[in-house]
Amino acid sequence: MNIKAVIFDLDGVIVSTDQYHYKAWKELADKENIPFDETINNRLRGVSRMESLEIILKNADRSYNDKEKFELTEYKNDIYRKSLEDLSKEDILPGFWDAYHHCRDKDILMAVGSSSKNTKKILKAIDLDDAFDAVADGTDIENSKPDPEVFWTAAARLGVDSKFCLVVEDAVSGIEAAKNGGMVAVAIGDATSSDKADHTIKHLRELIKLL
Ligand code: B16
Ligand code: MG
Repeated sequence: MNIKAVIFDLDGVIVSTDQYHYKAWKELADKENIPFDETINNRLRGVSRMESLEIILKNADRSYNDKEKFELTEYKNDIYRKSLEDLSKEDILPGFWDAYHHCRDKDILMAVGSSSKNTKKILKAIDLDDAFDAVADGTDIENSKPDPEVFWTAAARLGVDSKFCLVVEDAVSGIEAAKNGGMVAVAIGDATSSDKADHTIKHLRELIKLL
């Protein structure tokens, strides 16, 4: 493969804050008496905050207006951001540094492509705020995964054509976004259930074999 850039998804690939998302959404759902469990939570991976809320509200027994929806996303985000205070570089997932150093050795550029509007806060908390050649996140885009916008933004910032980019994703919606964007898609974790990925890996270190 002639790969010139690797675009890492953040949550679920570099660091795992999915349990923090789950706890915050669960608190909101309980407050509103809406059924919510880990299975529904899995559908929120890679999905924007407002779209996540819309998925949760499908199980509500009343409708919510735009003001209420905005307030609910703020409520959830406040809880989520408080839990990020415990995050440190010890939380970087195993194998990340092996993949990172391998890319540097081979002059492969690296970016983050995340749906999260908290990306910069998370990267700072885990000491990776200066580690990448580009970052594209939820604050840069109008359309979230499976739309390829976040990955195209990352590729444009790197100055690399999509067909030379490889995306690592833990979300099915993220694999679809990478393929919709004409990139090589590597699935890890929950995304390994997708039949659209070009490769599946169990551990980030396995990325080395693909580069
Ligand atoms: P925020 P990723 C995604 O991050 C999460 O997987 C998803 O659960 C979350 O709803 C989304 O970010 C938005 O996050 O509320 O912080 O803007 O996997 O794309 O790095
Ligand atoms: Mg993710």
